[in-house]
Amino acid sequence: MKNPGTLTAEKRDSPNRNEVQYNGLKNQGATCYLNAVLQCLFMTPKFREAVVSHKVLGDCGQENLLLQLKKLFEQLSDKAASTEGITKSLGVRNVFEQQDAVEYYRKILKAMGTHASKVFEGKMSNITKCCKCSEETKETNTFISILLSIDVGNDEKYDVKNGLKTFFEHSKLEEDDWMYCDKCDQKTETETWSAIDEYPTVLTLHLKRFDFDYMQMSYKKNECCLDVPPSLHNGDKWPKYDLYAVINHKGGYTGGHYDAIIRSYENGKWYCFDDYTVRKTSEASLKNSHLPYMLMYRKGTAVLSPDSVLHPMRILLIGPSRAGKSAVGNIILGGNYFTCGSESETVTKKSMAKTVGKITVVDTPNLFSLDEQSWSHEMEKCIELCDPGPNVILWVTPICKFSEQQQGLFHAFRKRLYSGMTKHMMIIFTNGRELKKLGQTIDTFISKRSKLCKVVGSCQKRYHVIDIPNGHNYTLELLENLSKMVTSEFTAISKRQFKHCVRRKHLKKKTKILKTLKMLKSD
Ligand SMILES: Nc1nc2c(ncn2[C@@H]2O[C@H](COP(=O)(O)OP(=O)(O)O)[C@@H](O)[C@H]2O)c(=O)[nH]1
Ligand SMILES: [Mg+2]
Ligand SMILES: [Zn+2]
Repeated sequence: MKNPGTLTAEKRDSPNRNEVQYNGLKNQGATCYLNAVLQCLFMTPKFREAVVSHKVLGDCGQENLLLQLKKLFEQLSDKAASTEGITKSLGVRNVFEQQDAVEYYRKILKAMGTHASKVFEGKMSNITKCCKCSEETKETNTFISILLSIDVGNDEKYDVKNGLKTFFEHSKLEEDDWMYCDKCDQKTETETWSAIDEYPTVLTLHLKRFDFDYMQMSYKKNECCLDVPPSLHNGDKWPKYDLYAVINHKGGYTGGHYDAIIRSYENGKWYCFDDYTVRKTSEASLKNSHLPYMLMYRKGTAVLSPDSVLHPMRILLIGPSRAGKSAVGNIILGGNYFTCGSESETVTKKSMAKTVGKITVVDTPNLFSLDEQSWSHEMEKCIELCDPGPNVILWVTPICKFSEQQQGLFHAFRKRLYSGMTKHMMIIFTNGRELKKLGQTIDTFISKRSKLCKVVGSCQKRYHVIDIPNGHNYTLELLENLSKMVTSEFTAISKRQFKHCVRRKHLKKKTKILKTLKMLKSD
């Protein structure tokens, strides 16, 4: 058992609001096997959402595992939690007895028996083929993990990718095991193999480290070392899978200790979940390690970061004061780079740029409160700050404060840009919790407001809702949305084109926008 040292990955009063905090689980005695599994499940977003959104109907009793998981996940989102409810509902009698993590992983998913566990389920067929007449018989079952037998010695190195390939290889049965073929009406030489019919969202690989030794009449552990592959694709038919969680086992069969190494889907960073302790770690610990026991891969969602986005982004943040522009900038870059204000005041006084990896963000003050000359000056500065000019413009606005006046400013701004430029724009609605209060989805919220429909329509319906201080980290979601927008054909807004629109402003002095600006200033 670990002593209750650090409870969280980051101190709760950490100045960095965009840092996610993860909490530990109490070890009841020898329940580290359970803790490792529960953290892996908790860190699987689709599963977590399904569990948390589960509606408890009537009194389904303390024994209900799903209810217990829901309680645990709710607690774990906030602080360190204990697993008494889980062990009770799983019927664990002796919490001082070490159990097998994979067995409990399977046990939990089976006991849940709801759509939540579907994330881990795939369909696999066992096919047998008569070598004489080529008749095939197929038996299809759901699976939640693939068991890889280890074909190397204790002090050799095991190749996981090779092991997976071997798992799906065709093999011929020994003569004693030949199957009866209905067509040939006799036992014939039989070929057999497995094939995946439905790929699971999460693919779990279980390494058969424990084998029963009949000489010793006890389980023996194979401690071979291996490199955990960061991604898997086993032939053309396979989707790409990316590693996000590993359960490690240290020590022998009956004793030993489990922990989980998990990559956060919220910020792409690696954490080690060791009972009560959660600490940052690196992927390097998964190289040449003799600990990995269970590996979890997520289908096709490459983890995005400012370093890994495909195309460079130069993002200009526009919007009223206290809209959350600086906060959005920080979310995109994944750190605390711009100072955020409070509900009542904005702290951004002049435009600033920050570059992380392939992304540059230009944070601005409320440009619409500036007089005409300062506006052009500030605009030109913004362009220089992200030379050769922005290729993304994010209009940031609190969802319920997007007044008609603000919408007027939006249209005026949009019209000042050359026509092709709206494809560079996206609206970021902040204060997403207002939607919850209204009990509306963003789609109904927009569809009920014809003017808002027009605004959204003019951005080709690109928008994104967030709620900044709710503890959820939006970096990945935002980067994913931005990446969909910034494709290879995405031309940057050239300095000349941008300047042109700035200069045009000097020429047309008495335009609508100026009137609106004056109105705003006199507010
Ligand atoms: N509840 C909530 N507060 C937000 C949201 N976005 C911004 N804020 C808060 O509004 C204040 C102003 O944010 P800031 O990023 O400085 O706004 P800026 O003036 O547009 O740069 C800060 O206290 C933020 O925490 C949001 O989505 N939800
Ligand atoms: Mg700001
Ligand atoms: Zn046959």
